[in-house]
Amino acid sequence: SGAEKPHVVFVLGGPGSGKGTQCERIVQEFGFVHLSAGDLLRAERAKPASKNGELIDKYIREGKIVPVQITCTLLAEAMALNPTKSFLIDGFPRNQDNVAGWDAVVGPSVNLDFVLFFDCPEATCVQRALQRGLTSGRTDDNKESLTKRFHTYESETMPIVNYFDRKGLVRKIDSTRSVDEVFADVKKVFAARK
Ligand code: UP5
Ligand code: MG
Repeated sequence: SGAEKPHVVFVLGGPGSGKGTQCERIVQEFGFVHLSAGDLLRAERAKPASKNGELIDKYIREGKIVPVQITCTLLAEAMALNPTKSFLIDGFPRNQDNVAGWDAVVGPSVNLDFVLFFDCPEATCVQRALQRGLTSGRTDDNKESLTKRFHTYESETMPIVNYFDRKGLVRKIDSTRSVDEVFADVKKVFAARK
């Protein structure tokens, strides 16, 4: 029955808006399983036998959105490995192709609770990601990739945020403040869940 379906929260926001950081805090406090689509893609890229490794590498450097079949398969596999009933899906769905692929394959078998949206302007996002780039080793934490990532976010992901907002599903949080201040608002959203 519907009550037994796994619960899902999508976590969206610009590159460097703090999705991963806040998800870690949510896991500690509320016991979700955190699945970062970007982390899953980077792990897939790192596998020597991965047939999609080169494609993923190219898309990530260019700040482009990987075809949904690849991302959705990785998410579904990760979900199947976890007996939990609650998942934070971080950084997905990012465009119309992602929404359509998810709706066709996974959507009907889960309950989408809401979409947590971290609102953060480009300057703050880029500054944070560049700072992280000093030590992250991520191939896309450089100025050129970040400009492309933010552009993709504005042109392809914001329309998806607006689509969910029209359905009343978006919980918007100002993520320009400190990690603790942002998390205080995040906690209110999770506490208000039914
Ligand atoms: N930081 C965090 N919060 C802070 C705060 N409140 N104050 C000050 N500093 C703060 O944070 C970024 C940095 O800022 C960290 O150093 C942190 O300490 C600091 P983080 O929590 O990592 O932000 P996050 O939003 O997770 O940033 P991330 O860079 O991971 O976001 P992206 O959305 O760009 O990256 P993602 O890994 O999701 O995707 C990367 C690429 O993969 C995409 O560009 C795309 O090419 C591909 N992709 C797909 O194709 N499809 C997908 O479905 C997903 C990804
Ligand atoms: Mg992240």
